[in-house]
Amino acid sequence: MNLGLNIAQKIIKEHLLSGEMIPGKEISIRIDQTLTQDSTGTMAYLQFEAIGIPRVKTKKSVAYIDHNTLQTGFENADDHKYIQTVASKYGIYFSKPGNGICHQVHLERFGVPGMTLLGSDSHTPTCGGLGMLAIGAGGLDVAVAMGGGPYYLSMPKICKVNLKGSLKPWVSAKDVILELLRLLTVKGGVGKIIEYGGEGVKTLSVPERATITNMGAELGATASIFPSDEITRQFLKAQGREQDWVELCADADAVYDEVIDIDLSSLEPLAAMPHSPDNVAKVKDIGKIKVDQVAIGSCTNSSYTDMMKVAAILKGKTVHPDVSLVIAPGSKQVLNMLAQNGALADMIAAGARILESACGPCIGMGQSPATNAVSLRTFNRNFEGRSGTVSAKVYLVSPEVAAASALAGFLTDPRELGDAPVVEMPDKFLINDNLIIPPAEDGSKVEVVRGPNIKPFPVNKPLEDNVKGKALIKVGDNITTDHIMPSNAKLLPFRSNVPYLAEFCLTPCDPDFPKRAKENGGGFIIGGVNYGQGSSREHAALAPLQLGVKGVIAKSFARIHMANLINSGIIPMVFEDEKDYDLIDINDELVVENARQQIITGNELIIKNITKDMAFKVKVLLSERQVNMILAGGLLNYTRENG
Ligand code: MIC
Ligand code: SF4
Repeated sequence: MNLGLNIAQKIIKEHLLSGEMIPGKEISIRIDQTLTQDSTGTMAYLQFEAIGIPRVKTKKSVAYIDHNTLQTGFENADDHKYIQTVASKYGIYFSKPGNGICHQVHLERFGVPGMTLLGSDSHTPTCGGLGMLAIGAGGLDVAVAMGGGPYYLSMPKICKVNLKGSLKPWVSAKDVILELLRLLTVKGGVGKIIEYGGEGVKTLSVPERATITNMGAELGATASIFPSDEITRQFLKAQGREQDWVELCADADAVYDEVIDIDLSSLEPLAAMPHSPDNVAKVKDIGKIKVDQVAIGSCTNSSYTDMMKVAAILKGKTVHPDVSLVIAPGSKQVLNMLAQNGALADMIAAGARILESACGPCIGMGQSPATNAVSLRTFNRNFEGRSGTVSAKVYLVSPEVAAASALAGFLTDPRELGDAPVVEMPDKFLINDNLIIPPAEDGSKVEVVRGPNIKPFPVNKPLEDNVKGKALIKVGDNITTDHIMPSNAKLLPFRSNVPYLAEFCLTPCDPDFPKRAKENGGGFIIGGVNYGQGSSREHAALAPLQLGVKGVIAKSFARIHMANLINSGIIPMVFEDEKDYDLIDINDELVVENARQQIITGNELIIKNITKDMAFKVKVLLSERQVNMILAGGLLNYTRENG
């Protein structure tokens, strides 16, 4: 390898298909592995089928069922059948419901240091804990990658987080990433890869590293990555996959765009308070607030070691009478090991409600808290309403804080409990892949089963010359995809039915938005800073498309959502002067004249506000390829036109 490269640059260089590795410039890379989960997967596979390639061209592609496992009607079960049959036909491994959360299972069974992974879920960077360049994207991008196509992204800046020291007892990997969120905020990682280094790295196990890389998604980062070292090798060996190990570290003279120092030994137990993962404070400073629910699990904190710590804290005790404690071990491997060594019995005896190994409460699939309840969760997102209860106050904490608080009935700094449990990494994990179904050898014989809930998805038309419409809604900063396309137990079953979902688009911000959009034949969305942060769900672009939205004018965009808008042929526009945001009112009539010509000739558009008789400028920060996608009316049309 060349001298002077950091880990991220080394992997990108090895996978580079086009472009130069200059921050901000568009590059494309080869994708080795893909993953999908069921709530984005149905759409991704419908799109893969629309592209028309007979067999995936990746080294490994895996389809997980982990989000929509609450089968309250035929819809989810139908989607599972569709995904199972489509996976078998096209050469994709199928991880059955019950096998676990995609990121946890991928880390255990499939992730390979030095490879690239593209997943239709924003927490795909979890596998960065193994030294993999793992990126979350919209389903259509994943579909293209499955077909062997390049993945385009803008070359990120590489930010080094230099770790020194080691964590004190009761302080957890979760506190490391919460500290980074406190420092950088939910938009601090946009356009960056966060690369961990320094002496402190070797004090962290792979699952701890994965907790940290997982929540890099909350920073808005493109990816997060750790070196692949002796600890990685031990982990892979314990998973029976030592042959997948390669060493990966930054060159001694590697250069970074930014460096942040974190002294692990200075950290204390932290919590992200409602309603944002960056609203972080010390547990001891928040004080002993009364707790109604504690939920332990999710792709952030559901590893074997996390669960063993929780079991040790609960052992021989009883959950507080006013607290409902739910625990979802992250994978069948974890659950089975807990069952075999008795830790599961300790949890059950203490009064924990054991949930299946799936996303569950993290995405509002059950366990919504009571009205005004305080819910402590070891998860990664606490956006308002995401739990399924709008008035609930969700705090994000480590498993240690969660378990200690479940016993006490109030938010508890676990350091009050005395000696911290010591949990060793196992020499050997329990390996049994019987819930992972390999694809059919001959896909042509497999019939894809499509239930009645699977509806055709909307496809845009080529860009019009005059893009005209009303400002249909005006929202503030940091609007999440949970606002744009809410997800909960009632809506998730309709992820393969965009026309139905569209009726709920942006309703947390304005219940009349879908009606207004339809009555006006579409128009524009006006947004603030970091519009579209959070999930990779392309439904947050497809639902607006279904309602006729032509463009989003915002102060800035989150990475995956902006890519999803472009893929759908919706123009993402950034105010040149943020003050113009204040001058637009809802229902103002806007027009981009000669839009096709304007978008071809420059990265600036003039928008006329007919109602206010004024004009303002917006930037369209698009590569030539993206301009062509907008002209064609989205990636599918563009791919069809260009083969
Ligand atoms: C999430 O955590 O928000 C999800 C649910 O996993 C999403 C995917 C989805 O919306 O289906 C994500 O993070 O991409
Ligand atoms: Fe599942 Fe929650 Fe992780 Fe999303 S963040 S993949 S919903 S566990």
